[in-house]
Amino acid sequence: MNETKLKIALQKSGRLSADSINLLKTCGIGFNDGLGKLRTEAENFPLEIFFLRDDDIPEYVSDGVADIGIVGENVLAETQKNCVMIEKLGFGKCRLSLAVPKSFDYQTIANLNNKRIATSYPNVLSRFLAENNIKAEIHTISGSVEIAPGIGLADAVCDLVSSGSTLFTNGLREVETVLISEAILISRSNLNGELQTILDKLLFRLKAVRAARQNRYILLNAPNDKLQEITALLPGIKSPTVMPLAETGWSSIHSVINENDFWEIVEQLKAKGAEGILVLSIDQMIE
Ligand code: PRT
Ligand code: ZN
Repeated sequence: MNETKLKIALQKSGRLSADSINLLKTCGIGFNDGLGKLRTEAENFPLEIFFLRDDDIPEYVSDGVADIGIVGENVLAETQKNCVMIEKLGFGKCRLSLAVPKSFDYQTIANLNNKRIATSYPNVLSRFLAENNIKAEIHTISGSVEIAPGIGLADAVCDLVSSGSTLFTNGLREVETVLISEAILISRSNLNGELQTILDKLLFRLKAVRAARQNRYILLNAPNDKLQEITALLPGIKSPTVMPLAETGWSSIHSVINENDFWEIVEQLKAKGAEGILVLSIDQMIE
């Protein structure tokens, strides 16, 4: 009997590929992602993996060729396919922005009226311009959008930005954010019961991995007369674990802290007399 498998579409080669593959592997799903593979099956989870161009993923998912997929929010927004966003994945972060040459006297978005804007995102851009009552000419090009003003093809561009260095080296200035994006897990809307059960199992693991990435395990030694003050800084999952050290008057404290608060808390812990602070990354965290 054929086992039911959930079909997932990942980007074949590009900015989201390595992180997408790593995410599944950190979820304990083993598979061969050798070069040039178009399709593979997971060894220890009912999952079939397709490697595709990112732009095609929403269509494959909405058509039911794949059940779920990982793409940038920018791609889903542009292709306007009938897919559901299930989960933000925390990588592939970027923004779709409007940018103009440094010589462009840009004051407000109204300055884009009657201008030519080059982009690979005509649908997202035309919605944004309509919402802002701007009438501009959209020139759709598929790559190297940033060179369009320099060669006289456009007055402005609408392109993805992460560090901003591409815009900078092309003499462009970012003036409006059209869309904020990161990699997301998408699904078709009508998964049957069996596939939904597999997806729920995958989501359970994804959430454990995401929670773990946002937290650190911390161990430290504290003088007993400072225990109360130190444990107050460390909420932990329920509360911190406190164990006596072999040396009298000292305890070992174990806890979990959020990576955003990490440095600030470590400084406060040291100020309160904590010693031997160890910080470990967590693989999975199930609350
Ligand atoms: O071959 P395929 O069609 O699958 O890949 P692709 O070439 O269309 O996409 P790819 O691999 O470049 O990007 C995949 C996804 O990564 C995008 O859809 C975004 O969701 C996300 N992402 C995150 C980015 C960037 N950051 C990014 N910086 N995609 C593209 N860029 C480009 C941008 O277009 C510009 O040319 O990088 C340049 C700007 O980078 P900075 O750092 O100089 O600002
Ligand atoms: Zn693409």
